[in-house]
Amino acid sequence: MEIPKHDFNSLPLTRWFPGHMNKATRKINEVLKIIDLVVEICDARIPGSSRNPSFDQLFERKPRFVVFNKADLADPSMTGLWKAWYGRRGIRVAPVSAITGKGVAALVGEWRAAYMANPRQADIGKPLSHPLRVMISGVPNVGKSTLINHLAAKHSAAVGPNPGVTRINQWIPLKGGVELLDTPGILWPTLSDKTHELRLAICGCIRDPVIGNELLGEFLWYELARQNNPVQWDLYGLDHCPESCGELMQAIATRRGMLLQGGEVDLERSSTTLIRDFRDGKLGRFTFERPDERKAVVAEAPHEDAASDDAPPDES
Ligand SMILES: Nc1nc2c(ncn2[C@@H]2O[C@H](COP(=O)(O)OP(=O)(O)OP(=O)(O)O)[C@@H](O)[C@H]2O)c(=O)[nH]1
Ligand SMILES: [Mg+2]
Repeated sequence: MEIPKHDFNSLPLTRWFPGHMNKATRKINEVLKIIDLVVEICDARIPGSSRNPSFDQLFERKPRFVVFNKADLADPSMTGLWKAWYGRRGIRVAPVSAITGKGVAALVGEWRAAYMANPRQADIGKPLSHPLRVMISGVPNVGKSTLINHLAAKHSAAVGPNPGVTRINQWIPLKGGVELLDTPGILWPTLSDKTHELRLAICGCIRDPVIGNELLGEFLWYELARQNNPVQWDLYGLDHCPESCGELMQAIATRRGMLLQGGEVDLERSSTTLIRDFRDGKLGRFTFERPDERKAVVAEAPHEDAASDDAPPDES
C-alpha cells in the first residue's frame, strides 16, 4: 500500500529553545578546558536528527566519541548501517542500551582508547597519570543520566521520562580512574525543518505540549506506515497498516474505550496512547532515518577524514 506523501515541512517551526539551555551551554564552555574526551549521546532511532550541530564548533578541539543509546528501541540493521557510515568518517560509534545494559560494559575501555588515540600534548606516549575526565553531552532525554547511573552502578544522577531533567553539571566518579560529567540536554536555537523537529519530539527530546499530541500522533502514524519493518498494528486489533491517521485513531479509540459521547474519537487520548506505546517499544523497533538521507538531517560530522560516498553504505 502506498501512503500519499504528507508535507509536514509546510507547517511552521516551533523554535523551542528554553532559556536554561543558553546557561547550560555557557557552563559547558567554562568546564571544557579540563575535559579529556567529549561523549555525545544520540538516540539510535534518529541518529542524524539527535546530533546537535552546534557541538562541532563547541567541541572542535576535543577528542570525541558518539554513543547511540536506546538501541533496544531501534532497528538493529539500521544501527549497523549508521555505525559503518560514521566509522568511515573516522568517528567511533557505540550502540548501547542504558536500560538493558547491552553494550555498556565495553564503553569505558573504548573511551580510554579514543582518548589515547588523541591525547593532550603532555600525555603523548605516556600512561594516563590523572583520572580520565569524560563529558557526557547530547540533546535532552537521550538517556545521558541513565547511562551514567548504569556505569556508576548506582542512582547518582536524576533521570525522568520528560526532557530537561538534568539542569546543572554534575561530576560522578567511576571506579578505575574515570570521572563522568553529566550535563543538561541542549538543543540549538534554529532547527532545520519540521520533520527534524517532529522526529526529535516523537523520541521525547522536545516536550510533547510544545508540539501537541494530535500532530505528534499523526506524524507517528505517517512515519510508521512508511517503515519496511513490521509494525505491531494488532495491538489495536488491526490486521493491516491503517491507510490514514483517522483509521488508526478510530481503531485505538474503539479498542481502548476512547470514544466520546456520540461515537466520536477522543483524538487527544488515542494519540497519547499511540505515542506511549511507541516509546515503550510495543509497536516494534524502528529507526526513522537512513544514512543516505543524511543531507536532510545530519550536521557535518567532526573529524571528517574519509571517503565521500553518496551511495547507501553496506552493513559491514
Ligand atoms: N528504552 C530505553 N529507554 C531509555 C534508555 N536510556 C534511557 N531511557 C529512558 O529515557 C528517559 C530519559 O532518560 P534520562 O537519563 O533522564 O535522559 P537525559 O538525556 O539525562 O535527559 P535530560 O537530563 O532531560 O537531558 C528515561 O525515561 C529513561 O528511562 C535506553 O537505553 N532504552
Ligand atoms: Mg539527565
